[in-house]
Amino acid sequence: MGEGVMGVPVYRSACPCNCYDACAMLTYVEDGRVVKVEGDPRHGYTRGRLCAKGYAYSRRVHSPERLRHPLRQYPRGSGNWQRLSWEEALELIATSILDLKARYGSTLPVALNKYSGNFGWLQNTIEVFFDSLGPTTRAGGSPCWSAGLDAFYLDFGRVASPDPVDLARSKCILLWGTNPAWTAVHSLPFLQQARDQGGKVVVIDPVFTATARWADYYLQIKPGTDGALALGVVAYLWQQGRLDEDALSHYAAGWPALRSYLAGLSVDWAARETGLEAAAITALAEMYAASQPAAIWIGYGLQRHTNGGQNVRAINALAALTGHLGTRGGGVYYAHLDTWPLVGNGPGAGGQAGNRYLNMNNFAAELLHCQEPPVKFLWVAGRNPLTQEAGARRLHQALNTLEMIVVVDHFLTPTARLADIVLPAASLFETWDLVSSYWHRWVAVNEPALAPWYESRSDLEIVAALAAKLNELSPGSSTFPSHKKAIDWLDELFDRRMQELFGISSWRELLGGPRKARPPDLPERIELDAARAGELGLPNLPVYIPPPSPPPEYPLQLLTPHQQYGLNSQFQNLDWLQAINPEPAVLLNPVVARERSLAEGDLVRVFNGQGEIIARAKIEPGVPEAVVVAYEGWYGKDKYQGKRLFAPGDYNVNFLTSPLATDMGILTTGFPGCAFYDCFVEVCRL
Ligand SMILES: Nc1nc2c(c(=O)[nH]1)N[C@H]1C(S)=C(S)[C@@H](COP(=O)(O)OP(=O)(O)OC[C@H]3O[C@@H](n4cnc5c(=O)[nH]c(N)nc54)[C@H](O)[C@@H]3O)O[C@H]1N2
Ligand SMILES: Nc1nc2c(c(=O)[nH]1)N[C@H]1C(S)=C(S)[C@@H](COP(=O)(O)OP(=O)(O)OC[C@H]3O[C@@H](n4cnc5c(=O)[nH]c(N)nc54)[C@H](O)[C@@H]3O)O[C@H]1N2
Ligand code: SF4
Ligand SMILES: [Mo]
Repeated sequence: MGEGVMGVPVYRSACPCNCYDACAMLTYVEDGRVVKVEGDPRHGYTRGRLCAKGYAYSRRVHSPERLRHPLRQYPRGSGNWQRLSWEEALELIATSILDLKARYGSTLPVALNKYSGNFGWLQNTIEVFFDSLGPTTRAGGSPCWSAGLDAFYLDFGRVASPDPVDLARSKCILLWGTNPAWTAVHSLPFLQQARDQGGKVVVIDPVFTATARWADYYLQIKPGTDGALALGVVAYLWQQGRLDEDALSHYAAGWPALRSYLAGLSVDWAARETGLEAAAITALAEMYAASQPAAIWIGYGLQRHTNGGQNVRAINALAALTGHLGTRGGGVYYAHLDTWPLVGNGPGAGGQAGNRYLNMNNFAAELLHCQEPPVKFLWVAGRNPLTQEAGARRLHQALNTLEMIVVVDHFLTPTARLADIVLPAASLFETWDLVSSYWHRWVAVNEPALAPWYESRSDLEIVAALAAKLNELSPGSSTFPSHKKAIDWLDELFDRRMQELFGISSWRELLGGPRKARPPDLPERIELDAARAGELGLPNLPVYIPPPSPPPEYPLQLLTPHQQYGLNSQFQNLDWLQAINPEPAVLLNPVVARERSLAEGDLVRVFNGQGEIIARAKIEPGVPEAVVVAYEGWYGKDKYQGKRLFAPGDYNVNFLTSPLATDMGILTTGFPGCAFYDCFVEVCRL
């Protein structure tokens, strides 16, 4: 804690909610309330600024809608909520776990579904608790980045990314399927620095995004065809004798095999596949090959397709064969796992022997199908699957087969509304934690700035109390160290590897300000002919696999990318953000709108065989004719300004998606990713 202007205490906080930026924040507290949150200028990547969501934290922590006490809903789904004491809640939960264990002779009926609401290090103690019970069932995999992670693993043997500050040195940056003007705002100054020094920024995206508007060049590519663009560029440069000789002879294993495949490709072919002009493809090729250094940022959006991993591999091949790998300010940027602790379910962590993993991207179906023993108890923490899981409607049905559902959250989310017991989680302002990023290389401490909100408790305190309750009712049923405090856990998690990485002997030094890890160790060689891919039934080579075509009855491809004023399903419910983003929209090309007699502002129905949603039409020439866009995460409220419009259930993009697998993801996350964006719909007036 420090002291700000007029003696207002200032605390170090960190934003943990699965955003590229993982900002360090300074929190000002007066009379037990957060009066202001601002960026910590000592954080070298986020440098003293936050996004609109971050500035709205003061509304989140004291929101009148924030959960205050443990609640029980009886019967489930009735909306009949009763307040419970912690003692009563823990007793009900522990009894249910022990009863299932006795009935089935196993703890496998007990399941955990947790993901990215809070990516702070201590959240890993939730998995540690479940491991302490014996083998349990887990939602495994990731809804986010799996296909791309596997592509990197196949190509380079590991997942690595250069330090993104180096983007500022680049002469040419391809922002390929990423929208940092919304999703990674703190990268913009580094990209702008590159432009100020003569570098050019190209955006490759089916949608003319805020990032595209800002960039130097924009290529409106057909969704799922990025591999054709990358390979068309490689083929063109090869025909021109412009590939990097050194790379071909030393750093690109399998080049002869890929060369035979490239012989059949041309710029005209790539133009047909991608919908781009041939001249635009050659111009891109010329610029990228001639610039030194040249960087590619591969976004997560690009790989949420059935051929997403394969497309990422084609882009990696382009970077390698043009000699851009391993150059400072060049190379490929995706994600890294260097600064993550290796416990729990964190990226890169291994699971407990005997655990049963269900695919998080097809959780509803896997819950229904899993037998011997079936799942009967579900704990949901840092996760809102009813809003965020593809084919979300099926989740209702699957959850109704369970005997007990416990949701730990800050708000009564759509998922929490289906629970039997809801437990109020303490917020970051009430807890200790450490927060690192999968993008930049900084780590920041989060210290408690407030007493817990009403009866809320941190996830760690909740599982510790549950472990104690279980052992009280049935000694020996949990080996979780209930006495261990948050700071003791941090001492353990900030281990020797972390100390060396950050050059400090204890995490406590972060109380003086965030720290940066030493530079990454980057791969220089690529495996173009990956036998490991073949073993998984994938092509060895990064060849182009065309995306699925729309069925005649649903001719429009629905992209559901990430929104500006929410982070997945978080923040969009806060008053400040609802004021600027009060209603969900569906973005339609003018031709699509005209053909369906739709005008700006009309209420429209977006539908397919999976379900339907209601949204307001926004006519947007930047969206292609074959595509419609509706942002993910928005779930609304029962009432907005007295009107019952856009209640939960009216708008949830995942009522329209289905749990389609991406081509890759198994190697690094245990399951394929989710091809959220290979979704087809029709639109009409409500
Ligand atoms: N404001 C905000 N910030 C966030 C998040 C948020 O919800 N809101 N979420 C965080 C999380 S969890 C993640 S994973 C990241 C996501 O960060 P990004 O990857 O930047 O965002 P997405 O919205 O997933 O997709 C990026 C772009 O990919 C485009 N796209 C879709 N399909 C294709 C394709 O086939 N080819 C190409 N070239 N482009 C395609 C979309 O039109 C979109 O503009 O952002 C993080 N930051
Ligand atoms: N259609 C479509 N669906 C998508 C995507 C897409 O692009 N399109 N993107 C996918 C991606 S990339 C991701 S990462 C997932 C994200 O999906 P989720 O992991 O479900 O992420 P969030 O909605 O951010 O957070 C879930 C919940 O965590 C709660 N929470 C926050 N902090 C805490 C805490 O400290 N403790 C507890 N117990 N709870 C807390 C929040 O209040 C929120 O209700 O969604 C995926 N879903
Ligand atoms: S959401 Fe991202 S940019 Fe905004 S405050 Fe949090 S970490 Fe920073
Ligand atoms: Mo994500």
